[in-house]
Amino acid sequence: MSVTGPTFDLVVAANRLPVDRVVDDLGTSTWRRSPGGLVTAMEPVMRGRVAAWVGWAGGPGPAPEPFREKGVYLHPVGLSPTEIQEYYEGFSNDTLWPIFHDVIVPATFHRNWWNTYRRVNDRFAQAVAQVAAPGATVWVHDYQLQLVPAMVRALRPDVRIGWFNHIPFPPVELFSQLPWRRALIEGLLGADFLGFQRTADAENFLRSCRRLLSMTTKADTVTFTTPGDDPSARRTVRASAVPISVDFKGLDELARTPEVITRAAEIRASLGNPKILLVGIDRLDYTKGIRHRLKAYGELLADKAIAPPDVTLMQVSTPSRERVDAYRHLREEIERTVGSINGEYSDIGSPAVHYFYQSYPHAEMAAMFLAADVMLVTPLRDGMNLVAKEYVACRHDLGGALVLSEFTGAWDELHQAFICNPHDVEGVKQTIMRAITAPQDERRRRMKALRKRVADHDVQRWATLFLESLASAPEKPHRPTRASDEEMRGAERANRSNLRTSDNASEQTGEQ
Ligand code: GDG
Repeated sequence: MSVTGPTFDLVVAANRLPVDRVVDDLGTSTWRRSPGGLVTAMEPVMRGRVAAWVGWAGGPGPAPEPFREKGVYLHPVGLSPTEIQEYYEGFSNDTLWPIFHDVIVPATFHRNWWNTYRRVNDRFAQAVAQVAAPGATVWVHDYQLQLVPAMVRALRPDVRIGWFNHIPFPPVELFSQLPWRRALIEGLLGADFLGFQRTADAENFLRSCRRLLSMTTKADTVTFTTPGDDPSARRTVRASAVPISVDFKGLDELARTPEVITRAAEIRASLGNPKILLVGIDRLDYTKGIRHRLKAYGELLADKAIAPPDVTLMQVSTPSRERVDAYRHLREEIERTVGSINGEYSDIGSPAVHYFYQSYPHAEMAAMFLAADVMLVTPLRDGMNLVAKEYVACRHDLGGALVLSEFTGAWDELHQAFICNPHDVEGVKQTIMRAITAPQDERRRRMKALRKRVADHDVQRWATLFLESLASAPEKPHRPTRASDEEMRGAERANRSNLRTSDNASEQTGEQ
């Protein structure tokens, strides 16, 4: 194909650009950092790299001209209002998202959404092919772009293609529900390397290749042949876990600034200087277990185990996908529950729940983390959950306690957190109480271990490991693994004892 304009040795393709175009009432447009975990993770990785980023600019209409932002060449992809509805809100967020998250809400299937998904994926692939230099490395992100790897390969067989899945990959029994399951797997297998958050996700993917497409898998690789069974067209793709992380050093430094430390004290003072401040910060999403957390908290208040003003909860729910029905309903439900808890258990001037449906600047988030005695991270299913790791990175004072759901990718690494199964209300209540009452020594010991893990496995290491894995695929990259194997075994031991404690809580109570 003919190539015009600048080309790059590294091309990132993600649904969203790292910035969104915001147009005000007067038609003036400005750029604002786009929300969500992917951009948070990639921002420090892209700093200082010469690269292009292909993505949607966040609004309807034709693509704005490419431009540079902090050294990165941003190549926007335009989406029409119908495409936003059918590719983004529809197929990505109302079909794939529920299937990939244990069908917490039912998935919706529409053939026209699928057709639009294919068309938009093709547009992304064309844009990637346009900006990729000969032999470039192409890094495709997430479930919105599962067809892009094969589409790019068809256009540009000279480039190396990697894909990283930020969300879980479902068990074959759920993935099979998708009428387009074969096309999705074939789309992904256009890549040289497929990265997942957890080993279990990579295994789920490989199982789907075997069960649904009768492909041969060996360890973490899958070999497939194109139609016609031409042996020269046989390709081997590696699928393996590369868990994402946070910019530990950047967050640690930010949380040590006098401004953030002062702000953390101000936040506590504004909330009435509670003895114990519980905090939850999530995108408002049904995967995050916000309802389950509120139920457990409400019951603890009803049991008189805790009460404001000594103990209070601050829940920040960042607006997300507001035009998708399931998200609108969830917001109503959460706000009703907060209202009813406050109606029943608040005192004048000391509410039981401080609820915010807003987004905050980065430094304000760090101050909230520093202010939180107990951080509640209770998803029903989450690829990783960066909030858990951000909390740990901000606690340079070794204060605070992390309550973490076993259904997050983060749990695989952070076994010194206080474990919870969000479906087990009694267990969540007891875990919250354990986190509140744990002796300071124990909390400091746990936090120290958590911080070591996140510091050693930060986002820069994640990006390096992903790019090394892509460069050497289908072989593994050459790097020492013995130390991390030992760490994983230690973590496994911690997990077994944690699980026992959590299960005992419910078994003793005998009720849910
Ligand atoms: C997906 C996967 C995976 C939230 N509110 C504000 C704000 N945030 C930031 C958090 C965090 C990010 O957004 C959310 O990341 P999560 O990982 O918690 O969740 P998802 O958005 O669902 O991310 C997830 C992730 O991708 C990365 O692979 O971990 O499993 O679902 O960084 O701090 N940031 C600011 N203001 C807010 O109000 N500045």
